[in-house]
Amino acid sequence: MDELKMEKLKIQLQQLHYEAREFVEKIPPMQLYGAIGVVILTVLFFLIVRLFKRRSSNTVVLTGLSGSGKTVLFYQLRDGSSHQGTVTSMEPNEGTFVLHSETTKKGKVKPVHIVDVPGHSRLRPKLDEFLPQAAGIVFVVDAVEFLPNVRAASEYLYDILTKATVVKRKVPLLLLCNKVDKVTAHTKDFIRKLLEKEIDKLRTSRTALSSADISNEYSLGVPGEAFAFHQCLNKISIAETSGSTGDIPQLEQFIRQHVKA
Ligand SMILES: Nc1nc2c(ncn2[C@@H]2O[C@H](COP(=O)(O)OP(=O)(O)O)[C@@H](O)[C@H]2O)c(=O)[nH]1
Ligand SMILES: [Mg+2]
Repeated sequence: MDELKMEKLKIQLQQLHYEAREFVEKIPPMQLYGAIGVVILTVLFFLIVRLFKRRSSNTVVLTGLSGSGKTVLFYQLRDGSSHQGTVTSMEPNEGTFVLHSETTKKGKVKPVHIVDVPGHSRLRPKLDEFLPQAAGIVFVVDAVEFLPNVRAASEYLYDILTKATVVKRKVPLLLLCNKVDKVTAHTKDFIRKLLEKEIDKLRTSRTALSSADISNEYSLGVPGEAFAFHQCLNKISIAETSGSTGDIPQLEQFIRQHVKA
């Protein structure tokens, strides 16, 4: 009984196969090739669209030494308030949101992906995870406690500016002098000059090391000339903010400049 059913099914399948072949053979070959061509082109089109979409990233990396004010800035960007007292510096904050200052804007605003990567050396591998997709980097500097940290900040900045993912893709960087609400804050020009000087020293000492020890992927600046930020292939700009008072328009401008709405 079962065998009979199987036999019937087989015959039916064979018939179907035959009919299908007859159908395909009836189509003029040009039409068939045309249809196949259309399918291939459609698939290619969607692949290309996906490729381009990934290129225009909306990620902005917020980094700098611990205590410089990254977390406060992150909350200002997201909520328009500093969340004083509830902030812990060891947690990486990450979020995709419409900037708080843009929530009242009419029309469609593209959300921004902001990652606050703590400068603590234990968490620096996090940076390598996010830099390859960064549309921009914000390097936050504490303008008040600048002098005691200038060496550490320069070393960190040097590491970022020599990374292949940053140099090759020419990722723009904003040097953000934060805490300018304090009267004791240093000016951005003073901070820039000192960082340049310190990076220049680092450049000499690091290239003097045996090449085996060097983890930096690209060299910085122009050989034989004192280092200056304008020598970098990627655009480096400098601005002042106060995270705690919410005075951050220059930061918002930088973000919008590199993450198109
Ligand atoms: N006066 C002043 N203090 C700030 C400002 N931004 C942050 N702080 C303070 O600096 C400390 C470190 O801030 P935080 O955001 O945790 O720094 P992070 O380690 O870089 O995330 C906190 O005590 C903040 O209240 C600012 O713009 N002005
Ligand atoms: Mg923090």
